[in-house]
Amino acid sequence: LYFVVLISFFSCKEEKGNAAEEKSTSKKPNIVFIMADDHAVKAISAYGSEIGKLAPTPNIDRLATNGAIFRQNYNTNSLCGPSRAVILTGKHSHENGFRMNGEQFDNSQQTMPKIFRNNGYQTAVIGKWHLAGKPTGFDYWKILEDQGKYYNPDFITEEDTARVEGYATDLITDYSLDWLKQRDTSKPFFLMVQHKAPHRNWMPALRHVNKYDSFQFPLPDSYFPDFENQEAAEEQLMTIYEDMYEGHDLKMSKAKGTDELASNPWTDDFDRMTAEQRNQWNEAYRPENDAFWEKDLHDEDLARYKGQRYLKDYMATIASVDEGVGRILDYLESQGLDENTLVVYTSDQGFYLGENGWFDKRFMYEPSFRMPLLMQLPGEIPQQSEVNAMTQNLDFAPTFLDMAGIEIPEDMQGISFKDVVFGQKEELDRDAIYYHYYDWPAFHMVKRHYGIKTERYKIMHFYDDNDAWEFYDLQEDPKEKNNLIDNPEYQGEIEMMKQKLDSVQQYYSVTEKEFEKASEKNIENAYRNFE
Ligand code: SGN
Ligand code: CA
Repeated sequence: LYFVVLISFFSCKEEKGNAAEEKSTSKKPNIVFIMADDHAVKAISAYGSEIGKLAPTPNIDRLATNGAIFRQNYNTNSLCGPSRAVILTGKHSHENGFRMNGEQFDNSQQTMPKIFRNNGYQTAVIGKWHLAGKPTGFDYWKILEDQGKYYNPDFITEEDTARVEGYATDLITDYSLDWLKQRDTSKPFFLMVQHKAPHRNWMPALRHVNKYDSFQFPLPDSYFPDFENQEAAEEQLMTIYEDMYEGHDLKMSKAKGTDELASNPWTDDFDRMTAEQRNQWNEAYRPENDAFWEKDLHDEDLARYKGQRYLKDYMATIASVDEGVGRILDYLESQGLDENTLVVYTSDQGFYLGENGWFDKRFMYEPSFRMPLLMQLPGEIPQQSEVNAMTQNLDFAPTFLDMAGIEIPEDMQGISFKDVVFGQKEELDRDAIYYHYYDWPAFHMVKRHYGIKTERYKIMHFYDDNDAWEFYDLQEDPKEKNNLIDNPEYQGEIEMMKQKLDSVQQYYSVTEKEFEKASEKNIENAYRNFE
């Protein structure tokens, strides 16, 4: 049975070479890869959700009009550093070595930018890197220090680290355009534009701080959840109304009549603003903060109010990202470069916008597992097209190389979805996608888990200080509220999914070593950090 499943899981391996040959004769496309940090699928209008109607994304939506929107794009490990490492290498976390934030990315390994560069491309990365160490494989790089700051961020280049006055999202767009303008026009280019926004602590640009003052966002039905047979979901620390800091995250004040922030353990995000920026900021937030103290909110009303405050800032930080996308698209059009440039918009993972009462990501559940993905390449990607095949960030590197007519290295684990997005094929030759999250015990305390998803089913195994399986029928239960693992009617499907999971792990060379447990000491320390 193993054998049969393996074959059906990957029947297209041999075909890679031919596609590459065909394309090598045509002109190499440029690539602008724009990636936000923590941008939820639902916070893009083109995806058509209820909350998405309020998302400030007219420019990101242009990509859906000019090209393709991906309906089932997923990551392999829903966390910043790991997702970036997967994108760069085309390999799962256990193969590229960067399994969780805080690990060191091995910069000497093969990466997509290195391959582009060896094939005559000019390469650059500007913005958030978050892989520790200096980028390799780029002709030019200018990266944010660590997570990066919204206001007056520090940028690291080959020469130095320097603080720059300004707003991170705007600066990243400015630097990207500067680089495009001075590039060697005789060569194709591969540019990675990597924003900090809309990552926590959601600080909008001064021109957008009041953008959503008069809006009310729809909060999900599950905002006050019941968890049954979902132990890891019950034990996380990523609930808006329990785990956010009222000052640092929600920008709420200590008392009426003062601008002093309520709980704000990491003061640097605000302390680094100039006096003028801080003044404007305080003036913008003061009316709402003072009004709050008049309302005398408690319990569920207070929880809902916090949800609103969170979503207003979250959406407002996206406004600058979208403007940046617009400026880049306009520039490409003004130069006639749009005709031969693949423009990609994605995020390092999905994000929670109040489902289950949550923010953050990490879980293999849909809101954090799914990533937005839109792209245009006129003449190749049909306008207003939809990709319904299951794709992953794992596939980005092979796909982009394939589009450039560059041979895909045998050891990359993703597959090219070029033919699918070019409208020449409906499906990819893969019927299950693999996931593994390792970052426990750590921020938000989401337990380690791995699993697979097929078109219809999802199976997950949480392990470490616990040992719990979850199984969902996504067709019947898209919100993943009913863990069917003990349901007698589903035992056949569950058995099938467990076997498939085994064969997928074999295929990707997952070894026992991957399931190492955290030490008692680490667990103790991590919990202490939350006290
Ligand atoms: C920070 C955030 C967390 C977030 C991690 C990882 N806290 O620690 O909320 O989960 O980054 O995010 S913060 O208040 O310091 O911003 S990731 O995008 O880098 O993976
Ligand atoms: Ca992220």
